[in-house]
Amino acid sequence: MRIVDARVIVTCPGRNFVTLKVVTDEGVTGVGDATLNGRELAVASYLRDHVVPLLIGRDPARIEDTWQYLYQGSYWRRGPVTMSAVAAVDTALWDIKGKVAGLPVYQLLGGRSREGVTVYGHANGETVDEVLTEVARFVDLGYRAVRVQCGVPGLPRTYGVSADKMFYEPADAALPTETTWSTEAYLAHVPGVFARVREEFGPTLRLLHDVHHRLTPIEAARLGKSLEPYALTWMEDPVPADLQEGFRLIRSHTTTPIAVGEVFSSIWDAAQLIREQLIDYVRTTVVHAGGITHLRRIFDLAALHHVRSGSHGATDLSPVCMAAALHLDIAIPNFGLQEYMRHTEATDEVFPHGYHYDGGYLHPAETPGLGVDIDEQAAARYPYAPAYLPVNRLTDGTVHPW
Ligand code: GCO
Ligand code: MG
Repeated sequence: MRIVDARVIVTCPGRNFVTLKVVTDEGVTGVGDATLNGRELAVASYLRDHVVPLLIGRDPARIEDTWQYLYQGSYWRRGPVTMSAVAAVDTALWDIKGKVAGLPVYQLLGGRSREGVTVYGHANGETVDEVLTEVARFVDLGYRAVRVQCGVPGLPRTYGVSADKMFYEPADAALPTETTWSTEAYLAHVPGVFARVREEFGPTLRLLHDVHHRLTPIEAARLGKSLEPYALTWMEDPVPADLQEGFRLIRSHTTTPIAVGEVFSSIWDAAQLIREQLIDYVRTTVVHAGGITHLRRIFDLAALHHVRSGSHGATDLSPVCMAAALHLDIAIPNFGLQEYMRHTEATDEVFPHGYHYDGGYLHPAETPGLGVDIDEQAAARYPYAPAYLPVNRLTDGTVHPW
């Protein structure tokens, strides 16, 4: 079998997605997600101009060799653009391998390690009362884990809080909107929010919170300590992770578990955090961390160091990424949690898929391959529309991580 074509499809059914569709001479096809929020066309060009020409004529069965060829062979390694492009090829080749074998991809990864993939949803509100209503909505839907984000009094707009509850989309404008941040106001407010949520929902609902890289290590240590009475499952991205040793300071002060890594693109971004056991969950996912092949490598390293998976699953990861992530989630020994933000109906129409939600779990499709596809005619009805993530400033105007 040989690869005869590879199409890069950019579509915007409510938000932008980049998808690679690999076609073989025997008519078997495979899909891979290549979406990089706010930088979509950079990956599309990397694929079209620099990767697709290298795929034509290759044997799609050689997944590892193709991965090494694209990673080592390019000389320029790592980085989100490169790794998202490599991920798309890798994911498409696993899809093809599954179809050729007549097996869902998780069977090729060692088979099922659990009955379902436990997911968490996003409950958010401007006020604590609104947050409680939203948490209740997820509990009613059967969720066992809920991420809680609340408006901060005094700040006009807070990350993670949106009007449209089920389809939160931070890339909201053709040029970046600007938001304002105050660490003091935030740290003063958050513990009280979790006190109310715990009081209302009892001790067993798993609660998570995303700090979105906004604190310094000592501030994060303070937050972690102040949240200890509410037994969070994780405190996410408490500080930017460029300085991995910074997590030692957080760790030495608090037992609140830490999840990091949605912006990581390779095992090297996470290696020190994992080896020194500075985190509890690694949030890398298929599309941004080199595909199924490389993500498996990260999770295997993590398994040796008591670190579990907690993959990113926001709306900017397409159903193709979600389908691939679920095959890994169901197979690996050290699965932790999977983020699940529902896509819009238009997105589901463009990406027909066989995975489904049931009582707090997602289940991968049982059909051969990944069990997801792209409807290219539907995709063509939604042309690319520029959209940026917001930029964040302190109240004095200083640019701050968002
Ligand atoms: C999450 C993330 C998202 C990101 C978004 C960026 O935990 O789901 O932090 O909210 O901001 O995916 O593209
Ligand atoms: Mg996050």
